[in-house]
Amino acid sequence: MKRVTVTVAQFAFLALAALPLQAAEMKDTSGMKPGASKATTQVHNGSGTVKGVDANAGKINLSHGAIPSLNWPAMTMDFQVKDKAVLKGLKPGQNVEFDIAQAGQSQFLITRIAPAARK
Ligand SMILES: [Cu+2]
Repeated sequence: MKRVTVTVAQFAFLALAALPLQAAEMKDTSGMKPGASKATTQVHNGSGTVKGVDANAGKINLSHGAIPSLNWPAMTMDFQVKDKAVLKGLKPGQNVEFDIAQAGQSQFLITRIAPAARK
């Protein structure tokens, strides 16, 4: 338990420490062409099955397939959604396709989720 606490604290520290660095990098690269910056938010696409929905908290539990662009294996996990409205009508057992955007060092937001097309 103690080790987990330290790890989280370290993550928080790293996230805070990275902020001024990022700002400095942005200044240095202000002459770069759009799209050339590393800061551009990458969207990752995945598919899976809904395990549970917590509409009030804006959370969804998904059993998702591998997401190569994130180096993720298949797993079951909770996701925070960017907009709670996207959870409307989603039910456990439903197959879905979704987009994920990285919102922090270890934070991921679902920016789009929709029932998967039947195969
Ligand atoms: Cu996952």
